[in-house]
Amino acid sequence: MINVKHFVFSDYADKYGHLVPIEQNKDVPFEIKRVYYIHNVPYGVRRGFHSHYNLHQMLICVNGNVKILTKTPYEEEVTVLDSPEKGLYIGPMIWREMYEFSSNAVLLVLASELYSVPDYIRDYSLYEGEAKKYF
Ligand code: T46
Repeated sequence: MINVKHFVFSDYADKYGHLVPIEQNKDVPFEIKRVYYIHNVPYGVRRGFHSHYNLHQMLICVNGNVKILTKTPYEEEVTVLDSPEKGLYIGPMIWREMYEFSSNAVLLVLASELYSVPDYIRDYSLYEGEAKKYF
């Protein structure tokens, strides 16, 4: 869907284990200014419920699995992140919700900007209006 893209990273595996390298502007389509990770999410919790005006992010479930709903006023899809090789790129003006975290899930996020509260749209009806102008 628009502003959402699925990535598969190179996984270098040998008898010593696996290594997945990620470089800005090469493996992800932006410069990485911030990294955070979500873990130990209690059973049944759903997070997110917002969009961003300008942020570009890459979501990678480096352990366990999680579902990600991405949505605009016109389309939506659900992505299962269940491998450290899989990345979900989410660009500007996409509503997202993360749910069904496995108990061991660690969701790593690479972000194009520093944390900015004004960049969030947390009210869905405000989001719908802004997204209809944007798309
Ligand atoms: C997103 C999804 C995938 C900070 O202080 N700095 C940060 O960089 C971030 C991301 C969060 N926080 C604080 C703000 C809140 O007090 O951490 C707390 C939890 O944040 P939030 O409720 O926004 O978490 P999620 O899981 O709903 O959303 C997060 C990101 O905020 C968001 O950008 O796209 O993960």
